[in-house]
Amino acid sequence: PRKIKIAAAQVGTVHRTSPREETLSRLLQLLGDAASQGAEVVLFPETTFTTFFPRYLIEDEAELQSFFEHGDVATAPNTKPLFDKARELGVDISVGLGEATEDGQHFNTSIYYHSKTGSILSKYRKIHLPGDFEPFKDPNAVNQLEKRYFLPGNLGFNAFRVPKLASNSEPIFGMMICNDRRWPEAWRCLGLQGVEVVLCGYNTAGFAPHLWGADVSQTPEAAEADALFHHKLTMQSNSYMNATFSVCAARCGMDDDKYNLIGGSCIIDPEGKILAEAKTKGDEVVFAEIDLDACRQGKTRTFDFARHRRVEHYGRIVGQ
Ligand code: CDT
Repeated sequence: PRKIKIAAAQVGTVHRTSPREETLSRLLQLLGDAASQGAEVVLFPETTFTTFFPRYLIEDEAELQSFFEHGDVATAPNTKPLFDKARELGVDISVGLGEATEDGQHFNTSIYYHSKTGSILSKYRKIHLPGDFEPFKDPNAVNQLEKRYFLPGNLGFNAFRVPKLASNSEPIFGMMICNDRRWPEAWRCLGLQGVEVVLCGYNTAGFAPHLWGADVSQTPEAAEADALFHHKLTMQSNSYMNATFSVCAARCGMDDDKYNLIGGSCIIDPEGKILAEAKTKGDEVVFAEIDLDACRQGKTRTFDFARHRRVEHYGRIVGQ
């Protein structure tokens, strides 16, 4: 067996004005809790260190920049304590962040931090940016201005091996961010590299009819149930179709007493079944021990890509 103890650190309400130190102390608590359960890898949500700022039209440049991380996250004062603690505990972490590059570009990014070497083993920049550049005209609509604040990721979907996990068998991980999980192409790019664990942090609005193109008269409860259903549907089906485990971590709860985000952080096996799932919509560790050998059934039988795919008929997918 190739076992790993893995956790999703779900993070509850964070307001637009929540002090960073307060949010950071909650992240440290979650990391400590996960480590005490034996976790070797912990996934944190999309834009872990702040509220989900793309819902606001932010015209003040200083405020906007305050939601981004500038420089090396592992050593920048705002974020360093999380990486120091990961190193001290010997727990790898995958963390989402608003990335501002030295030359002024902005990406919605996720990194995998390898605690044994104190290095960033892999970086992913979100490719499928949902929402709009301009806010909706309706002042009550929930916006998702990711196309305004981020460039589409430019690093591709790269699976990577993690040394010194699962009895040194170097499991194959991949990262995606929130909306990416709705795109089978994202999963297939990782699946084709033999991915065994997909990590996906997210911020998903529970009630945003303008954004989803849904009936505005739908109740908030019904809308949230739909959003949760589609979240699990995409995670479970794509895990199954690529014979991979997946872990997803939510930023969730009611931000600014107005913006509801779904919970539903979970750990899914290669058969598409949920192994562990959040019980709350607040700060919570979701934990499971997984055996990567369980990927073999799918990878060698039903989803043995080399034997069963018929790529000569897939040209349309890549615009050929
Ligand atoms: N953060 C993020 O990507 N959220 C989107 C909202 C839906 S946009 C129609 C998501 O896919 O969950």
